[in-house]
Amino acid sequence: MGHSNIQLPTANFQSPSNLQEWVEEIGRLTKPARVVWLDGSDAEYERLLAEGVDTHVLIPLNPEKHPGSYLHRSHPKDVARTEQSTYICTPTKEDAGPTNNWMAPDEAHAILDRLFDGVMRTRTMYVIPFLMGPESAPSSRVGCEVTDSLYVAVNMRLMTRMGTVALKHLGQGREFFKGVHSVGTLDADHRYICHFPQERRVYSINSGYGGNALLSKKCVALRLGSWLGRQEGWLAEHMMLMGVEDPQGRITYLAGAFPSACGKTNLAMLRPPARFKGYRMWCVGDDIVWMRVGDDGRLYAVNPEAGFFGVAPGTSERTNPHMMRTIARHTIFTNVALTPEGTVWWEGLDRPEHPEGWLDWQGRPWDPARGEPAAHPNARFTAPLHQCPVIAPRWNDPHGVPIAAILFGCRRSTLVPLVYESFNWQHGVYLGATLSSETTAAATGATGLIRRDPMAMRPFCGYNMADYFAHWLTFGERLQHPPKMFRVNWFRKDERGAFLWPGFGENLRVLHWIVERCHGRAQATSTPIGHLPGPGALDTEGLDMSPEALRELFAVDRAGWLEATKRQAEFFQTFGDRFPSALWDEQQALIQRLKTMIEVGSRK
Ligand code: GTP
Ligand code: SPV
Ligand code: MN
Repeated sequence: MGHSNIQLPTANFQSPSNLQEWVEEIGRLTKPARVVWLDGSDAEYERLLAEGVDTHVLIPLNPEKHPGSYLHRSHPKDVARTEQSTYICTPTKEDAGPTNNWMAPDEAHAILDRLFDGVMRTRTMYVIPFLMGPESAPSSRVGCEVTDSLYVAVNMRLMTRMGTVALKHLGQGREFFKGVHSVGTLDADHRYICHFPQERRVYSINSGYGGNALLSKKCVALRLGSWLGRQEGWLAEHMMLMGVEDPQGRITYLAGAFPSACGKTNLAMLRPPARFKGYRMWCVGDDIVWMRVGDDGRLYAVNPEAGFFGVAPGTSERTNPHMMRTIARHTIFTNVALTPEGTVWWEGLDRPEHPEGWLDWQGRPWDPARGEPAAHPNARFTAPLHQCPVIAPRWNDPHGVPIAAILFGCRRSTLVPLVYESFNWQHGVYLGATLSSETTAAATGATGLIRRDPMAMRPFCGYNMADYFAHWLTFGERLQHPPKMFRVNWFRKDERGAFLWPGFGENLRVLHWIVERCHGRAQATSTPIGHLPGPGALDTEGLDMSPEALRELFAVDRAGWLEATKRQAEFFQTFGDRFPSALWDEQQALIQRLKTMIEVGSRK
């Protein structure tokens, strides 16, 4: 069994020998019943889908309502990333830093060798070469995931440039990222997602969920990518990437880091409200960017992915019509509700008129009276980028797009204003490093708790975040034209718990101010925390909002911010001497400004 059964790719599918050797090594360990190398062709994808239906991994949806689309139900306890089972296995604990779980590489390998030994004995091992980044781009990287999950295989086809194209890039003897995945027994007590940055390897066992199992995404493009980026002088970030085209046809590109389930996908493809005639939005990516310094001293970014793995609940014609078009065909839905007509549903899609005969995300009859959601709060869809009606013409540009502004967004019901701008790059890095946000259903654990999530990268940084902040700071000198940096927060709430700001398409009002700031045309008021929109600078015309609500969104609560700096300091201290002094300086300067501030606009 195992090794001798491995069918090597033939004819027009020549794989480089270093890749073959590695696949054989993993085959000797996992001992699969069958090995299938994937070439990424349409015919192969169709075969996989058909097999998925036969084996009940996929439920075909109504072909008229959802052409080429399927529903997958995960194990009910395997529905989100599990950060407690995610490890960075660097030689020392300090290299992983206080925000990561660490395990010594030898110890981790010993555990993994035991768990993976023969784990695929009755299963098929899919070999999935994938390319991260546009074809023919020098910054693009090859990876290979082996997995015993058909669900992972079909998702990788949608999420990456997969198969032959990746092998073409790899060539002979080049380095590639190596990912080994098995659903194992799905036993959460023995779940491990272990990263070995020095070996460019990741091993994941006992979960089939997105970020735990689609290894190209968080494991390779972010955790291993961020580590490699530090060695090589670039940045791998948890960011959306979009272009804002003004009525004169000029496109300004913005990148935005928001923690999981805090609005990247929605922002990346927002529909301009009627007030913004002549504006068009172009989506380049919704979750991950790789950024480097261009020859012209500007920051350039690519989306290394080729698909969306987006949050279903809350997605609707009203909130995100472009995503509704994107997922109208060739989409895999995970953990949404199913109607008797073979259509899917989730909370926030529309009003369920007659939910008779509906099945919830676990396949049980759904009774709204029970008060449980029909779709899991972290239900997702997977669809190819090219199906997005506002996909940027440059989404495949091997050079990437030049970034004019970086947004750090958070989900905070209090304190943090709708938008403000940093004074400079170093202050911008401080705004990123002090980002904190209310937790969401994208990871297991309690939701709604404020936690520190620097640059929205806390769960995804593959090394000590103190070094990561220092790495970010170096770009201030390396960039002749650094992007402007902003903090945004669409999620402020009133006393009754309702959102103060309409969000979604109306967020263009904020983007408009940001773009105008980038071009030196919008007014700002300097406050201790940064530049806020000057009087009348942010277009609020036609919004159904009380003047009090608007005031609240732009107030600077001096006492609240002074209090916040104490919690920031506690966090900074966890990094000890390794923490960059420049960020302590920024905090001291903020405290000084707050102490001498004359309060305006706040209700306090
Ligand atoms: P990940 O894929 O987990 O990285 O998430 P994301 O950052 O792409 O978040 P996404 O855009 O999918 O939004 C997550 C949830 O927030 C969804 O339920 C959205 O409907 C909701 N949301 C997004 N933008 C806004 C907004 O401007 N206002 C409000 N109130 N909700 C929003
Ligand atoms: C996130 O949790 O930030 C996601 C989904 O984008 S996952 O791929 O599961 O990480
Ligand atoms: Mn994400």
